[in-house]
Amino acid sequence: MNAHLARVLLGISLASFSAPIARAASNPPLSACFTVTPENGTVVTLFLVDAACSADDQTPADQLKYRWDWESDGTWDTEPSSKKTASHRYTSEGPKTIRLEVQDSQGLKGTVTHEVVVMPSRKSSS
Ligand SMILES: [Ca+2]
Repeated sequence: MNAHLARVLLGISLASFSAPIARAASNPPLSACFTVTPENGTVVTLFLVDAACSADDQTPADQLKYRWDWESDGTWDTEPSSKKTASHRYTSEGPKTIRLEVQDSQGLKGTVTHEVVVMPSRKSSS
């Protein structure tokens, strides 16, 4: 009984000792970030996105991969690429949510979204 209890306690103390080591060895989540210019436009507006503000403390920025979902509909609209910038023109009006996914060299991912508004384009005579 006592020997069993000692083993259990030893197991607990080993677990608590190894936890900080495991945390230090893990890859902290990367920070996904992008800017969109302009934030409002029409169906003729070319929206420019720039993920240069994304960062990871282990993977250099030029080795991160970026991909974009222009309507945040769950279907990625670009292939993962180390190119930080992209552009998109919408064919319909309304609020749009742009989703960026950043992937580091170990395959860990971070995502962030931004809203843009595609407004009705003005007719020149009205
Ligand atoms: Ca999409």
